[in-house]
This record gives sequence, structure tokens and C-alpha cells, in this order.
Amino acid sequence: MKPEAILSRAPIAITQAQREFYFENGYLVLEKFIPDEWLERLWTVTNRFIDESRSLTGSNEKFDVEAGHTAENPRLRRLTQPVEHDPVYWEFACKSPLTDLAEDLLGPDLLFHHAKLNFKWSGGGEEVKWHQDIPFWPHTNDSVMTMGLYLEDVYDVMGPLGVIPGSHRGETYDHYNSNDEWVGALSDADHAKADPEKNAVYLPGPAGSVTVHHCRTLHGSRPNMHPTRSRPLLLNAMSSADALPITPNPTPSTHNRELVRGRPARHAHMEPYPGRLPPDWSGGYSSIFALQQEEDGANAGVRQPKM
Ligand SMILES: O=C(O)CCC(=O)C(=O)O
Repeated sequence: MKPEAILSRAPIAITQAQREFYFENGYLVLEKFIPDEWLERLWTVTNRFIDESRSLTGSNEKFDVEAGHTAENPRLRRLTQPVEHDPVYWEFACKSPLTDLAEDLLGPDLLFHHAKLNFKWSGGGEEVKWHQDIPFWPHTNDSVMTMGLYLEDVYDVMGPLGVIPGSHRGETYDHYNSNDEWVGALSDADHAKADPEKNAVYLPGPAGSVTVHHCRTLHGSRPNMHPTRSRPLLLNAMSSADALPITPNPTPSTHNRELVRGRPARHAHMEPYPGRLPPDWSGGYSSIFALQQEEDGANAGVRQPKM
């Protein structure tokens, strides 16, 4: 759906000025947007998963763990597709203030794409290198975005999400390395061009705050250098119903392309996709952390394009 059509409808959760800010700048941060009752429910299930991860000695399809992860000292990078593992996460995606926010920025008919819970553990929890989302999962148009909920108070030292304002209106970057392998991050040359050191805005916020970034917005985050506190960020990606993925979902779930709200689209809204296509994810996807760090085996299942 086009921004003008979305903006012509009355907002339900945020102000018109906040919607205009989002379309102009490609991001938004809403302090304490999610009420405490929701945070309590989400923490109850999240703590259960942290405990479950203690028995792991390495990553699997559900949990992405750092190298030093142990039962006594769990170091989780990600719970993949939380919506698949507990109905509370799904209810949060489709029946909460987050869904109202999605309607204000994507229109009344909403499709779910995927969710993930990035923990960024205390004492050095890994950086996320600068990237755009749309090259991972190109769609027929740009009405696609990711909303992140901080489950904890997040300060600058904890690696809050960073964005480059206005970058959603610029170039769609290549996310391959010089060997033509997908790495899910900007090359050194593109990083220097985008210059996050100069242009980035970081979005810390108290627990319950929500960040939103457009699918073309350049974003990344630094390591979490807090000695004791992790930075759990629950991310939900959704689109307008008329924005259809043109490649397989790297992390599909049973909720892939499920209608979150409204009515199914009768027609796809088509806009040119100027970026390079991702590899064929249908053979497998590890995680953005493993791929960006170019860890051994991270690209194992990925069917790289053959040139
Ligand atoms: O966790 C973060 O700081 C950013 C996450 C992100 O961009 C991603 O997982 O694609």
C-alpha cells in the first residue's frame, strides 16, 4: 500500500505526525508504548525459553547461542520464530497495541512475515552489522517493516538498535562478500559510503519501548557492553497484504504470510525491486549472526547463486 493511502486513514495508535516522521525518515521509536501487563506475560514465557536453552551445547533451529554458552552461564543470541514456540508471542503479534501500530503504518490489511527475539547478552553480546532487511526477503513493494520491542531498559552501552535516517529512500545494497557468498551485511566500501559512524541515530529506551524500521532502512547495533544485563529485542516483521514476498522466507513458520488483520489482497501492488536477489533459502538459513561473522558452516545449507 502506498504511504499516501495509508496516511489518508485516521490513525488508531500513534499520531499523524509520528506516521509522517516514519515515512520521511524510515524509522520511529515509541517510548514505553507496550503496557507492563504485556511485558510481564512476555517475560514469563521468555524466561522459560532461557532455561530450556541451558541444556544446549550449540545452536539449533530454535536457539542461536554464542560459543561460550553453558548451563550455568547461558549466552543466547536469538530465539528463532518465537511465534512458533508459544502462543503468547503470536497473540502479541496479532492482538496487541503492536498490531494497531502496524495498521497505522501499513494499512488495515496486514500479513505476518516472521518474528525473532534477539538477546544480545551482557558482557559483549554480539554486534549486528549494518544491513537492510529487504535484500534478505524482497517483496513486490516496500510496504514492509519490522517492529522491535525492548523487554528490558536499554541504555547506549547495551547496543540499542541504530538506524540511518532517510536511507530507505536511497540505494538498495548488495549483501554478498567478494567471493559472491551471502553475508547479510554491507561491504567495507558500502559501509564507508553509508558512514554509520557519522550518520547513525541510536534508539535506546526503557522497557516497553518500540522501534520501527522500514524494510530499506540501513540499521545495525553495537555489542552489549553492560556487565550484567542483556538487551532482549523482540522483532516482528509484517507487510501490507498487497506486498507479496518474491523469494522464499529465510526463517519460515506456520504463520508465514498469515493474515494478521483485515482482508486478503485481491491484487499484488507491484513496484520494481532494484536490489540483488538473495540466495535460495529453501535449502536452509543459519542466522544473521553466524552469517555476518562468517562462522564455519554458517553458509552450509545456503544455495549460493551459481555465476
Ligand atoms: O538485534 C538488533 O540489534 C538488530 C537485529 C536485526 O537487524 C536483524 O536481526 O535483522
